[in-house]
Amino acid sequence: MQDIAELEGELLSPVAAAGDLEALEAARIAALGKKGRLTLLMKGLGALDAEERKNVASALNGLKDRLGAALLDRRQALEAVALERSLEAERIDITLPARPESSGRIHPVSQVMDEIAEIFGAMGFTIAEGPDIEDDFHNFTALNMPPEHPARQMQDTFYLRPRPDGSRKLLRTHTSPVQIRTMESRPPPYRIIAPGRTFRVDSDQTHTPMFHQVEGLVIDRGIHMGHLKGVLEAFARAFFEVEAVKMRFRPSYFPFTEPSAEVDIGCLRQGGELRIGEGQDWLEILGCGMVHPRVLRHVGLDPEEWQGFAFGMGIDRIAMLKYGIPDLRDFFEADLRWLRHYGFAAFDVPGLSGGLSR
Ligand code: 2NL
Repeated sequence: MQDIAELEGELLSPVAAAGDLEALEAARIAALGKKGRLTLLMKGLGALDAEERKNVASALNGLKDRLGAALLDRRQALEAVALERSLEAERIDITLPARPESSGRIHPVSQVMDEIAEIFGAMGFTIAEGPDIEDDFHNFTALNMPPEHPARQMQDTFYLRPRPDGSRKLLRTHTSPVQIRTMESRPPPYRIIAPGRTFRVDSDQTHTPMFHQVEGLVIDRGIHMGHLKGVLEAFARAFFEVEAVKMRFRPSYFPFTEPSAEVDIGCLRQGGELRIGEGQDWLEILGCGMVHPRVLRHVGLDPEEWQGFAFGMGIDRIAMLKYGIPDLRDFFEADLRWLRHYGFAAFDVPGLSGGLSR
């Protein structure tokens, strides 16, 4: 009978040396498999006499226990290594697009457009879009500006080359045609905003030939100026982030609304600073009015049944106001130093909880 201590060394050393789970299994089978050395020794116990059988059996059982413990230990160690390896190999760096060194910025116009969408979205408005290149009907005629109407000269228009039939396409001078197209495409009620690029032949300190506008339109039964005031007040409060915003509606004229008004908000200018919402000065922020009955008829709506209000404002201008940007022309220079200074981080997504700009 072989010395137990010697046998233990021979059985345990391949366990300790096993570099993977296969080698460990081979070591287990060599000792404890059907024809394993320990198994055979235990099978041979019956041939011994009673006294010797007791001693050898107890020694073999002790060895079997230690071997089992060593196998389990080694198995756990090898499994931990295998798991570590597969985690390392299958790793996905989900933080990749968010590298801290990323230097792209959101343009103030995009930021303000997102803010406006957020505010009106919360009031149940959806966003409508349409083409930059328009025809005369959608940009002018449908808006109560027939060919001989003097208001057409109020806006200098970029025209495309005339077509064989003499008609000319144009670059939209406002986003109103988007609302006209929406009303043509589906039945009322409507609650939409139309943000986008607009174009006029105009270029000086405060005007660029391309600029951004957002218009809003609400059409339903029984809509009146109280609704208009309520919506615009809620907008000004949320946008300028002041609880009680001072506001005034001045009578005005637009061909597409009747009555029409321009809206000012109170402000305070002191020491080069501009405080919005309070004070003795006024800042014009938008134009608005009740949709003209002729506009409704142009899109096939009966003004006796459907009424509504509309408004329009310059996005570039209110972005300058809100974020203290002095010169409009810098908006479209694509100057990276300007964008780094006035731009917004990609994660400054406007949300209404806790104030737009937090
Ligand atoms: C301004 C004033 C305004 C509208 C735009 C509109 C659109 C339709 C019907 C009636 Cl489809 N009105 N839009 C109404 C009043 C004012 O814009 O100062 N914009 C920068």
